[in-house]
Amino acid sequence: MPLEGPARIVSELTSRGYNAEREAVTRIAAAENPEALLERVVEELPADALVVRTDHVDSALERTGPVGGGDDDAGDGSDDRVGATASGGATTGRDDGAGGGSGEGDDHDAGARSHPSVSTGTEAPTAGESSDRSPVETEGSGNGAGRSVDPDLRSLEIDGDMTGESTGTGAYEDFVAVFRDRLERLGSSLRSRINHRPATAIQSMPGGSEVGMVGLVNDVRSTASGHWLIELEDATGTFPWLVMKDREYVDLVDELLRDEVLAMEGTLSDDAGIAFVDSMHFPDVPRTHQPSTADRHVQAALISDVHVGSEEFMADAWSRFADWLSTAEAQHVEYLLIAGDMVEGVGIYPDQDEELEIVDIYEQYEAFNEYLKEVPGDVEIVMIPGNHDAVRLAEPQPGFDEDLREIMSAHDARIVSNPSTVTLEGVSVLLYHGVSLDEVIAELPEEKASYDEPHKAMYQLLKKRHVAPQFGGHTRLAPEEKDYLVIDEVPDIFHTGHVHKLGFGKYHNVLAINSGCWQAQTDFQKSVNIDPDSGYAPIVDLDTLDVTVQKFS
Ligand code: D5M
Ligand code: ZN
Ligand code: FE
Repeated sequence: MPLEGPARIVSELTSRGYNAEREAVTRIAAAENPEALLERVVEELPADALVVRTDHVDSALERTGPVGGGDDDAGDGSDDRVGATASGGATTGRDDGAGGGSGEGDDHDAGARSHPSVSTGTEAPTAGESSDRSPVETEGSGNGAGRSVDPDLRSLEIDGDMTGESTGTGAYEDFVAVFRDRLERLGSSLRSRINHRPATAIQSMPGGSEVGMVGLVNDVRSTASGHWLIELEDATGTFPWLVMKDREYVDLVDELLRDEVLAMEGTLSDDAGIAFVDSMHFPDVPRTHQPSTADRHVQAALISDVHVGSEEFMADAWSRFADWLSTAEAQHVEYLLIAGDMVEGVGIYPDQDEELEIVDIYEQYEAFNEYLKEVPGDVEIVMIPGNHDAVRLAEPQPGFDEDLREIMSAHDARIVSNPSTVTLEGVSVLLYHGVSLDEVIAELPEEKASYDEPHKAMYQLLKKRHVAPQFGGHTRLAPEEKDYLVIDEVPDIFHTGHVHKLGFGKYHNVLAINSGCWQAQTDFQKSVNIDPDSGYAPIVDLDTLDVTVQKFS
């Protein structure tokens, strides 16, 4: 793909999501090997850069010396990713700059983007085309002509799969038990951070006392004078906390969801009937969190919401994806994680039957199984159910029953509950379908969570350390003896679907990815202005946690 001139350079950069200063383009064009220089510049761009500037080009030239003709590698480090990037304009995650900012002052969004530029699967090299990596051919079980993999290098562990472990009966006591477990587990780290007291103890303290409490959010109300009243509940009782409208913490009030776990510190009023909030603490992910990475260059494709059986299922895009997986370019994609909604299901939404291509649920799974067969046999598949699947709707959702496993057995996929954690060569991935995202997006202000930036809604779940905090709304909860929806261990990657929008970014170094869908816009979605991101496959490098997006639609 020679870069013949400035126009070509501009279009190459645009295809990767960057604008460029005119002088920067001129300098790249004047280099002896513009193609290699462009690769180097892009590689060295700061994560939050939106525009390729002249100084980026200069520093790429300075740091590594002039780019010689012919030798297209950067010389130092010989990063494998250069190959992947060069082959199709795939981009690594960077800030798309909601609001066009430089990303300063908010590291939550470092690496975030909602509309990544993508490479097109249809342009992917065909099987057998040369790759600039030279993998060792093995006797692996690969069936893709261009793939060569060594299954012995893999490791895959599952945690938190509650399939077959369900004990709840839905009785009142079960709900009490599950909330108690939530408060116990999420509260333990908060209790070590503040000087806390049970609600009943606070109720008997004198006015003016300094107090702290860890509890579930029971209620959030605004007062007549514009302050906020938050009722916290623990195992002993409840206590009201007042956030004054002029305190800095007032910005956090609009993030609160009922039933999330929180710690507050403050001062009791003179009559000791209420506490004025001085500080608020969330279970959260430590800012210093260091994710684990794989020891070798290996990738995982993170997809969701296939919706086989729907008239809008994009069979052609799926087949292009499967064909691409069979190419040499995709040979490092050794894992495929599917975050729910394998099929369209029946009776999920009103009038859904008018858009069904396959009306029988078992036949939908049979068809899905046929599509799975297109995926190279050496790709390890892990999947969880979603709200369209034929398992109970209430969360946690156990993995598919024996009949459905039998139907979907062609690819020997691992079927686990929603949510579950799968650890791939040391990299833990929390898989959750994402029904609670609708609620987070509905409750929070646009800039904190929206369909266009679904990863920001995911940040909130990470901050609350719970995949579906709010009970009694959209998200249904099946009470079990423990709360399987608590995020006990900080994952390295958090993968959801459901909202049919592609978006990813990093929150305290955790990569959050919502992976879009394989279903074109339905009539219902049209009526409510949901514009789905269909036919994309985000690919994660497990050795670096960089993301590239392949487009097949
Ligand atoms: O959900 C896909 C997205 O569309 C998700 O954000 C919910 C929303 N959706 C789709 N259909 C409906 C109806 N009928 N009511 C409310 N929200 C809806 P999925 O679960 O994949 O259909
Ligand atoms: Zn869906
Ligand atoms: Fe869904």
